[in-house]
Formats: sequence, C-alpha cells, structure tokens
Amino acid sequence: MLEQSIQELESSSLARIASARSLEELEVVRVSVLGRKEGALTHMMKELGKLPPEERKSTGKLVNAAKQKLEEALAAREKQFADDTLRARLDTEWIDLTLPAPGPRRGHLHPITQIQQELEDLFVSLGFAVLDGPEAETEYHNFDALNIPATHPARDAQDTFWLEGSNLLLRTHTSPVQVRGMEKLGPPLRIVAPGRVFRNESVDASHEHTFYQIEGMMVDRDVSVAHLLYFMKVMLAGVFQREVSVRLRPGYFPFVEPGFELDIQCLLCGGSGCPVCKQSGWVEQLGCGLVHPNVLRMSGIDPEEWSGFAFGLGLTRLVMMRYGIDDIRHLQGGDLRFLEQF
Ligand code: 2NL
Repeated sequence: MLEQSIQELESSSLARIASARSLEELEVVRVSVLGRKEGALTHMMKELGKLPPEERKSTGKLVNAAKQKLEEALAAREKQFADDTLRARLDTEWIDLTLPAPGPRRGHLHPITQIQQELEDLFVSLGFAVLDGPEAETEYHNFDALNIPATHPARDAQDTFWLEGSNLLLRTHTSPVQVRGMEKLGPPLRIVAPGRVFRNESVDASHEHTFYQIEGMMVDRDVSVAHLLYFMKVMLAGVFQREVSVRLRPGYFPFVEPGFELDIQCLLCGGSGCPVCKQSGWVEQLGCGLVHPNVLRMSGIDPEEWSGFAFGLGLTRLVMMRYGIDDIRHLQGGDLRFLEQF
C-alpha cells in the first residue's frame, strides 16, 4: 500500500519539478514534498515507525531512494534555471574589446571660481590690478583703517573669528587688501581684491561662515559717483552678457561717504515683478560709495587732492543670479551632480 503511494508521490513530484517555471515555483514543490514539517515524503518517513519490522526495512529503502531521486531532480532543475539566466545575460550583454579606453576624467573650476576669474579679466581690461593679501589680518587693516569704530558690532567676537595667542583675526571682507594696496601703491590707482572672507556666524540655510567676495576701488583726481556708476554698469553687463538698468539707494558703510546699495532691474521678469525680485522689479546686487576721507587719510592719501569710489559684492549671489539658482546650499555643498552642470 505504502509502496504504491511512494511511487505515485515520486512520479507526480518529478512531473511538478519538470514543469516548474521559476526558482520560486521549484521551492514550493520542494517544501510540499521534502519540507520538514509539511512535506509529503517526510510524512511517509515518519509513518515507517508504525510498520512491522520486516516491512520497515524494505519500505525505508524505497522512501530513501525516492528522496534521493527527488533531491537530485530538484538540484538539476535548479542548475538549469541558473544556466538559462546566464545564457540570457550572455546573449544580451557584450563588451566591444576594440573600443578605445575612455581616458582620465576631467574636472573643472567651481562656478564661483569661474565668475571670479571672469571678473578679474574684465577689470584687468579696464586698467585695474588684481591684488591678493593675507586671510589672517591685523585688527588695524580689517577695522581701524576702514573707519570702523571700536564700538561697531562687527568687532565683537560674536561676529569675527579672532585667533588665539596673537592679535590676528580672519578677515571679514577683502577691504584690508585694498588698504594694503593704497599704502603700497599710492594714488592714482585702480585695484580689485577678490577672495575668501570669514564671519563668525552659525551656519543655516542662508548663512555661511566662509564665503567669497570681490571688492574694488579707483582713486584719482575728481572721481565721482558718475565714474562709480559707469564701472558698475560695465561690470554687470559683462557678468550677465546684456545691458542692465541700475538704481542707487542710500546705504551705510563706515568706509564710504556717501554710501549706496546698488540694485539691478530683475533679469528674470524685466522689472514687472516675479518671485526672484519679490515682486519689486529690482534685485539688490552690491554695496558701493565714495571712499571716506578718513580712510584715504589713514592710508597716506590726501583727500583734498584725491578722491575715489569703492564697491564690494558677494560672488555667490552673482552666480545664483546668473544661473537662476534658488538655494544657496547647492553652491556650498560638494554634490558633483549639481556642480557638473556648470
Ligand atoms: C558689500 C559692500 C563695500 C567697500 C565695500 C571699500 C574698501 C575700501 C575703502 C572703501 Cl579700502 N570701501 N569697500 C565699499 C562699499 C561697499 O561692500 O555689501 N559687500 C559684500
């Protein structure tokens, strides 16, 4: 009786193994036949103990033979699936060994560096010299020489990184480079000072402790706001590759008098109002003014004989404006998927 069930189970299981169409289906068959709890053959093996001893041996042999046969059939079918998968891959994937090697991957300059170098070239073409200076500065060059009083909040440790064990600080603007330029070159002069500057601020969505700016100044006889406006318009037209309309508003910086905030008419909407210009039609672009007489005097230039204009702007804002980038963190982060677009 049991012998016949074994035969039947064996042949039906072999048929199921042969018709299984995937590894998953094969696993279902394995569990239902050889599974430790539910397997039909496993159940039969447990039944053997109930047989009289003389039958137990021969039937046991049969069950074991069936088990071995089924295990082999399962393994063979499993290998067949693996072989089929591999063959399918070999049929679709191939490597062209005659292709030339791709070569080393080229990097490129960060968009902030690109715009800095463009501005340097532009100002050189206008007769300006590009100056460099220390990032760790004296209190005198960063503050006193710029007419920034000891009571000014910028001089507080909350706003400036002071270096321990020296009188030095991390420059908060590139103005000290221009102070050094005035001291060294004397008038007349045209200089720009691009570079990295530092503020002691907690970092959030719109604040970084390290950022990039460019400042510039021209000192000569009878320099006026008209000269200032001319150079600002040439600079902005160069950056944005088109004519720009500008307007001046009063602005306070201790080192200029008068001081201005310069806005450009929004490049995205042309002045009719959009989210970028917050519906005003104008976007703040830079600070500027005529160099304060105290500042000229402290660097050894006679304000009765000479006058000058000066300006300063952040390079990040300029890049964002040029490419229509809405989040400052894209530029500060190192994600190459973003940076490789430029
Ligand atoms: C801003 C405004 C400005 C200056 C920077 C300057 C430098 C010297 C003398 C006079 Cl040595 N002025 N620089 C003048 C006006 C504005 O920067 O918003 N910068 C990011």
